[in-house]
Amino acid sequence: MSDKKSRKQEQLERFTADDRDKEMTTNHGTKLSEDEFSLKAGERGPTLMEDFHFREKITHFDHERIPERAVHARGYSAHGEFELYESLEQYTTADFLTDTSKKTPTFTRFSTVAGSKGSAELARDVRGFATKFYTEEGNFDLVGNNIPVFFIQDAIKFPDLVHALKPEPHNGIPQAASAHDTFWDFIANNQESAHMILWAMSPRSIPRSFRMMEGFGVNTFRLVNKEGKGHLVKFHWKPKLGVHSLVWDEAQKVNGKNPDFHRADLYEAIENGDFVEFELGLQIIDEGDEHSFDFDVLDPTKVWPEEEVPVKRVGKLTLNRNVDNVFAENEQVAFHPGHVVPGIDFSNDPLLQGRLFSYTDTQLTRLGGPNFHEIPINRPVCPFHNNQRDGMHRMTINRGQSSYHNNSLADNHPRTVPPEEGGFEHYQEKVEGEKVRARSESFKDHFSQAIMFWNSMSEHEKGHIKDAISFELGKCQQTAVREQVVDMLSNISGDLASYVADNLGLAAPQNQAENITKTSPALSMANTVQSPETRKIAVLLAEGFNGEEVQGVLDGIDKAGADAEIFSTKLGKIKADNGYTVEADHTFLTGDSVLFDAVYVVGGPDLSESYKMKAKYFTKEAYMHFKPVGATHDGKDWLEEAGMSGQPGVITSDDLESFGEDFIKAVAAHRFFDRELV
Ligand code: HDE
Repeated sequence: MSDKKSRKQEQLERFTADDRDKEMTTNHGTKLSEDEFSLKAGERGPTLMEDFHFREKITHFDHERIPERAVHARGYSAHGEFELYESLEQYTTADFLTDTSKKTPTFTRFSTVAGSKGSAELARDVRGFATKFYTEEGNFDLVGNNIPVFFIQDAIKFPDLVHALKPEPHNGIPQAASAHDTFWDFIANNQESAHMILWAMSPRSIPRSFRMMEGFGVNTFRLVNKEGKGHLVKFHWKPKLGVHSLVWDEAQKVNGKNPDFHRADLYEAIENGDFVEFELGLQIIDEGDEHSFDFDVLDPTKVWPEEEVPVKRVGKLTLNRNVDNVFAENEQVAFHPGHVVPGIDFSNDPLLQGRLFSYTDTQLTRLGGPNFHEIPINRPVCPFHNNQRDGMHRMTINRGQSSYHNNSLADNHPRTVPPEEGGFEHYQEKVEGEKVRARSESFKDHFSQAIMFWNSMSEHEKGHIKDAISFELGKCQQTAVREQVVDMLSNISGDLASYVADNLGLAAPQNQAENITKTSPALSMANTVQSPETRKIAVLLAEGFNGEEVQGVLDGIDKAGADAEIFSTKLGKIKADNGYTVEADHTFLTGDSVLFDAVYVVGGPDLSESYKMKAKYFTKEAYMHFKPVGATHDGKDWLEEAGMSGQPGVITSDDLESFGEDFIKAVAAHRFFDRELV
């Protein structure tokens, strides 16, 4: 059996394993002899009230849905494990960050922010990247995003931001998209969003895959060591496969062709044994250096440039197991930045401080009460005891008479634990001040880092941002909103503001951006890892194709760790000129160019004109999305005719060996943005 087939068979057995040999009963254990017909007074008569089976089944069904998350409703998850490279005891007492012999189980949920639970996955949006570490000292949740800064500085503005971002209340339009008036009106009138909006309009907000994006804790946390000394820290995730994105035209089409594109990608990679790896990185600042930067280290609209504060890679997360049940795990998982373990503490970052309230609070509505920590996916792996009791959905049957502290009846148990024995002790930071509702002076510079980000972008990224903003504002109805945004952009870059203004038919803006030349090369995706691993290559061929050559190229693709999927005139076995046979995975009905990373065009004798037209369209679309295109035989002629030959990333060598190598190199490079669009 082929690898693919045996995996499918194995999946099928796994999926049905739980129900095998089981008898059907009611929820109360009464065996059922029949499950298709309700109990009626006569075959054509009314259903009877006494039908307890019908009532139970329908009642349960009527209550199957829970409220979706207020934000990050659309998400997908996987289990994994975290391994530490070297002890960080110099900085923290957390056991999963000091004991290199431990493998800490994890659960990671990726998400979009704005769309509802059923929305398409390639919306232009920030992605959530939340990981629960089930450590032996309790759960630590790193609840981050794929963008390292945020729109606002103070949590009290979060409801305003989200109201502006969500579909407009009077008509519920648009779904899962920021291209509308209220969102951009918010941006223009809350200029602390300047830095974040550039990230959000960059290619980062349409990732190629959850497996190919960075993750950031965003907020500043604190690590605390044995001596009680604190260091400020920012958390990062660095993907093994590098940071890669789609282009906008492609993303919009993917949403139609496969609205589950990202979840399917993650699920299939794990099923195929291509486990997903991210390195955990830390940026650490000595508290003595807290004030030595040209930004406030507590301001969540600022990055700590990696060139100034290097990212230390301290361990590896491997996602290696798919969820068994999407509701039980992906829907019911409850993350919270306040789930910390001894050795990890908070900073006074005002966004973080507000988040510490919100995440437990929201679960009360979403998961129906205060006992959501007892749901299997949320339970710590270490024992947990306290005097909290009862409430909706309580599962634990607590024994004993006392449920209060202090007590003498249970000899004062459960007892509190001194810090020396692992009890959590809050970091003893000295704080004093007037009670004020105010923004710190040090939080008032909204543009320096936006300019640094802009300066650090490659030409392609700059072009992407310009077009993204032009698209989004083009969808806004109010000229005043467009004008205000253009005005705001002119504080970042005259070039950016004029380009957008011109596209929108507005007058060029008057403001002059500050002359800041600082760059941070780490911010650009152009400097990322390139790898052909798990890339999906569409191979277009038909009966009678050149067997020797295709076999050679397919072997090369396989060796490089990429994945070829065959398109042909029909599904099933397709024979080459030398008897070699491949199994077609798709026709042009079931697959589409936008769902692939690259195309290898082979063709075959006796193809109909209509098939050739479709193959050329498929290839041209890949070309227009800057994807690698390889061709031999008929394919070469098709590329020639369409004017694609000779362009960067278009590989048409006659020498089989060099063709294979060059094509794989092109696949690793992902996209060729310096290509002429013909
Ligand atoms: Fe969240 N956020 N958030 N957020 N957030 C939620 O909690 C909130 C913020 C993030 O896959 C909610 O369980 C406030 C920043 C992720 O289940 C809610 C503020 C970052 C997820 C909430 C922020 C995040 C959430 C909704 C402003 C990146 C999904 C459902 C201070 C560091 C987790 C829920 C998952 C979810 C509140 C801002 C990341 C309402 C008040 C900044 C990845 O509690």
